[in-house]
Amino acid sequence: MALLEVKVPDIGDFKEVEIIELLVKPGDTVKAEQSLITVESDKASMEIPSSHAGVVKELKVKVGDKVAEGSLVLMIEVEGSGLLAATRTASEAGGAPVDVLVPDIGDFDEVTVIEVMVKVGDTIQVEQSLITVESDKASMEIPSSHAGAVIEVKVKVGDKVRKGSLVAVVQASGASAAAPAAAAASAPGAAVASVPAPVPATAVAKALPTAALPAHEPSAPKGMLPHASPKIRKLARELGVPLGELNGSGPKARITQADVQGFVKSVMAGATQTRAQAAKAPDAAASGGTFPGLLAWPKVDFSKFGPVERKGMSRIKKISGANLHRNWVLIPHVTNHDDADITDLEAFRVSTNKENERPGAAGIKVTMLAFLIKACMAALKKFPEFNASIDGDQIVFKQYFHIGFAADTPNGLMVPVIKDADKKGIFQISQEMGELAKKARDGKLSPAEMSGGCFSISSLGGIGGRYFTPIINAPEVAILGVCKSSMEPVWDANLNGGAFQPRLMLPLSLSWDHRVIDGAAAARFNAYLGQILGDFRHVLL
Ligand code: CAO
Repeated sequence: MALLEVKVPDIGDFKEVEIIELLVKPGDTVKAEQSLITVESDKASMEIPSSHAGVVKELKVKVGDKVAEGSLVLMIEVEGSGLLAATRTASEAGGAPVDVLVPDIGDFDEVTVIEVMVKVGDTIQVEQSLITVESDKASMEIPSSHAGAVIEVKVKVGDKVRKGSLVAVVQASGASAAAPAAAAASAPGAAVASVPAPVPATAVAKALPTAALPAHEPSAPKGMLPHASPKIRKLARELGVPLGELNGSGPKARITQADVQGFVKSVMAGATQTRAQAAKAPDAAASGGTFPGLLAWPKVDFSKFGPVERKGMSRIKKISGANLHRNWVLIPHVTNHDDADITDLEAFRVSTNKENERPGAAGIKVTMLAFLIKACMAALKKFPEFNASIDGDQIVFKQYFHIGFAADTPNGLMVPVIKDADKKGIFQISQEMGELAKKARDGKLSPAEMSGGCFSISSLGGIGGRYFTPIINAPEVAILGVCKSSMEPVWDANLNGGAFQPRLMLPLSLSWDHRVIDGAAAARFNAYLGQILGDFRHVLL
């Protein structure tokens, strides 16, 4: 056992580079060639690998530190290991068009092309990686020695190449005259290979500058890097993508640019959650959630402005809040507002209830909501796209009619469901609604009594208001909001000379999912609903 120092090796023309990532911590067991830190200059990022296998005893650097050749990185306890020796050269072909060749890649006779990163027509910069090659010990990227347009790509995935193999032909751009000098000035950008060598008394890690990286197994164990090039890791860092959570689609499960982009798209679309997001999920639900690119929720010390009291959110509020938030964000909502003339219907409801109060009658109170459920039923039958759900790229049209209704409870919003409302009469619906609403208020609703809904109604009619924009209850595609009816003067052109008539008008607000329903259908749905509520005989037509 020996305690050795691992120092920053010769890193080419870079005097000082900044540490942007620590890849190991004290206690980690590292292999020879395993990357220890990532450093970045204004030109390139590179990884400093360990020259020894052993156990990290002490880290001597932190993120943000500036290091140069000879800076102490960490102390490692070794039993026996190898020292890395690195060589580098740059391809400096000149003229236009120019051949870009595989440069000296150290002791590797032949390496396999595992990725071709450019295609004919691409405009490339000096040092831009053209291909990735892999030996049994390391993978490395071969950068271009010239800026310009790619005229020909001379290799494909699976080809074997060696020093001097033709990679591509580049039509050098105006800047190409300076290319050889630029390439030479940034020699670390050229291909580099590393080989094990005997261990000296003091360990000095040799950098694999810019493009080269130690080989990593696809299923990188904890503490080791995922199988991806420095370029991809830099991209991932910039985008905040946790590479360890990606499955590489490249050769040997190597993570490609497309994998990183696909992951970002998937997270943005809500189809994938990072582990960090998943860990934060309960907080996000309680705080109104966070969105990439949006400002964080304001943190305010309210007590600075006056006395406050804090109460935990009820379980129902947390659950319904998270659902409402998802639905509001993911469903493209549109809300149509309309009015229905319920003068005659309300008169019928009141007289029915009076009859029902008589001795010997069933005593069931008929509610306006029960009529609304029945009217919606008829509209759902006429407009099946409102009785549907999205499932992937299919629309599921339901042939059953279960209607949910929002119930206000002391613990928060709940949505019990009246099953098979099309097979039930107004009395039965009124009675079931009363029972379910009581259960909801008493916190006794079973999950089965809240599931299977096709369409929901949210009635604020007993409370007040004119119109509102109800949030669709996913995976349903529409919801009807109802507010308080009021007596209004309605112009009646059929009267002698026309006149205003006092009519009881019910405000309706229909929110619908624009992915499934369009505006014309929504307007027709509301108009039909208005017709039925105006005269229930329309249901029979
Ligand atoms: N216009 C005018 N008056 C109305 C009305 C309307 N649209 N709807 C109901 N009313 C009247 C009723 O006739 C009743 O009056 P009477 O006692 O004189 O008969 C009174 O308002 C109370 O009705 P209610 O609200 O108790 O009963 P309901 O059947 O209309 O509704 C229920 C039941 C469970 C839906 C309701 O209690 C409830 O919880 N509503 C809130 C729903 C909600 O929170 N929605 C918002 C969701 S988004 O946050």
